[in-house]
Order: sequence, then C-alpha cells, then structure tokens
Amino acid sequence: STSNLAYSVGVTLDRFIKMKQDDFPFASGELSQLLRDIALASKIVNRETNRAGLSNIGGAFGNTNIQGEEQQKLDVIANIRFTRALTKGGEVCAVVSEEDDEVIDLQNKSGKYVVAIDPLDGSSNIDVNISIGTIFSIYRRVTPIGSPIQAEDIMQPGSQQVAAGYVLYGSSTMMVYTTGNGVNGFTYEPSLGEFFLSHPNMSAPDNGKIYSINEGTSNLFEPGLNKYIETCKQREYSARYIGSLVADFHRNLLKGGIYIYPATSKAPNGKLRLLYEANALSFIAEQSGGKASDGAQRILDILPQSLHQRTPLYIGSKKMVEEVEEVLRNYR
Ligand code: AHM
Ligand code: MG
Repeated sequence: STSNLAYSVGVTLDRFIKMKQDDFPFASGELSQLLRDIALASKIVNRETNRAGLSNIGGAFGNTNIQGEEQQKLDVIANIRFTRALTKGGEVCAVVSEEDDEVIDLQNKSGKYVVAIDPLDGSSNIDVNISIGTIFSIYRRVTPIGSPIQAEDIMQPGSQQVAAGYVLYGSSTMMVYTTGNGVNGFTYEPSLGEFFLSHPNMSAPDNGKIYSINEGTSNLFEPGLNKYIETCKQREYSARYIGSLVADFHRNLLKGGIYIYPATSKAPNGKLRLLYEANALSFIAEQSGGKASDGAQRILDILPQSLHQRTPLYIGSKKMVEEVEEVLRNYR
C-alpha cells in the first residue's frame, strides 16, 4: 500500500499528518495545522534545550545578548515559544499553561481549539542534564466561534480531548501523539530538522515489571499504596524513577510499568496538574491500551473545578493500574 511504501522511505511528521488528514476529506485541516505548529515550536525548544548548559558561557563563543539582558530560564522560554506558535497559527482561541496563572485569550476570532500545555515539565532536571518534556492537550471550544472565551471552553473533562501528545527531550527527541485513533511516535533527526515516524501504532504492554514512584515520602502514603509497593518488591520488580514525568511515562509505555504520583497526607491531591499533565498522558495511555486513574476513578472522567487543579495519578500498564486500584480499595 501507499503507506507501507511511505514507511520504507521514511515518513516525516508533516507527511504523516497529511496522510491522516486525507482520511477525513471534509475536515478543515485546522487540527493538522495546529499539530504542525506545536511540532515546530518543539523544534525550537529542542534547540534551546540542547544549548542549555552553554547559556551562561555564551560570551565565550560570541553569543551574548545585545541588550545585555539576563538569560531567561528555559521553562519561560518554552512557554513563550509555544504560546507564540499557537497565537500565530490561528487555529487556537485560548491557551492555558502551567506557567501562567490565568487563561490566555489569544483574541483569535476564528480559532476553534483550546490548548492546555505544560511547556517544559520537569524543568528542575535541566540543570543536571536529565530528560525533560512538553505535554499538551487539545480541545474543541464548546461556545460559538468568535464569541468571548467562557469557563466551559477550558474546564472540559479529559475525555473531550481531540488530540494530545508529548515531546520528550531525551537522548534523542521524540514527539508522541494521538488524535483518538491510536498513538504514534516520531523521532527527531536534528541534521534534517525533521521528525520521522519511528514508533507506529504504539501499544502499552498489558502488564509490566517496573514501578515508578518517589518512595522517599512513603511515610505519608495511604496504607494500601505501601502494601502495593511491598508486593512489587516481593515480585522483584524494578524501581525506576527519573523524576521527569514524560520520561518516566515514556519508558513505561514502551517497556510495561506503572507510574504513580499519589496523594500524601501533606498533599492530599498529589502534585501533578489535571489539565496540563494528567489528562494528556491519560489519553495517550488509554489510546495505547493502558489505563490512568486517580486511585479510584478514571482521570479522563474528572470534571475540572479549577485551572491548576492537582490530582493523584496512577498510570501505565492496564493490569498494574487495575491491581493497585483494588489494593487501595481494600485498605480504604
Ligand atoms: P514540574 O511541573 O514543577 O516540573 O513538576 C512535575 C515533575 C514531574 O515531571 C515529575 O514526575 C514530578 O514532578 C517529580 O516530583 P517529585 O520530585 O516530588 O518526585
Ligand atoms: Mg509540570
């Protein structure tokens, strides 16, 4: 078939998006364009990320900022890059970002999409040269196009996402996304400036042998969670925790495993944000055959009450998430 031929010659992200667009001849192509905008911004962020350690010694290779401004932090730069790409692109009417307190109304009269984004997650890892990521969710606005943005355009449950994805700035850079019809992964080839389809139709192993949790705070966990962790140890599972959500999630997606950021007695809703982190990864998890829960209910069913709402997160291989849910239930 055409697509098999295309695979063998290397399918760029742009071409893949186009191939998918052709499956929907009556669609306007705006979502496709929006995905391309995000990919372009991520290339810029990738460039900045690769130079991160050099920013302080910029003067040494003649790269000092003419205005003498202090170098901005990379997460701020990433936020600007993505917001700018989404503003210029024209398909988006509003952006909510982990980096901004309020909704950003792009004043874009024709935009029919809303984007929730964590432009650079795990940014405390930048200084120590460890993988970081971008996480994004795309929704269709529910109020009429061109009218002022309303709360209900933003506060949609994750089940309403039309697309979601992440970019992992790791040993290589990858973009993984879904439009609700499976999950595909693309690896960046820096010398060509292109993402290539490298992981078609990703599927999460049903079960796994990796558990990823910051166990340093286990004194603050509920009893059922400690019980589950004990079981993981009895089975001699591997403990793997980078402390960079996208990287931990991606590894477990490929190898089989569970990532947990639980509620603790000090932080009853955990740490991660529903809108910017949990929803997008939960959509991808489900689309690849995995599962995502807050310990008791499906993440994608949660109706957000506030912009920066946090949620406990249990995500990864389906059987593992089901098992931990059951143990939690038995101890509650
Ligand atoms: P951030 O949004 O401030 O970068 O924090 C999110 C990060 C995740 O990437 C990671 O999984 C988690 O925080 C690690 O938290 P902890 O250090 O408490 O284990
Ligand atoms: Mg974050």
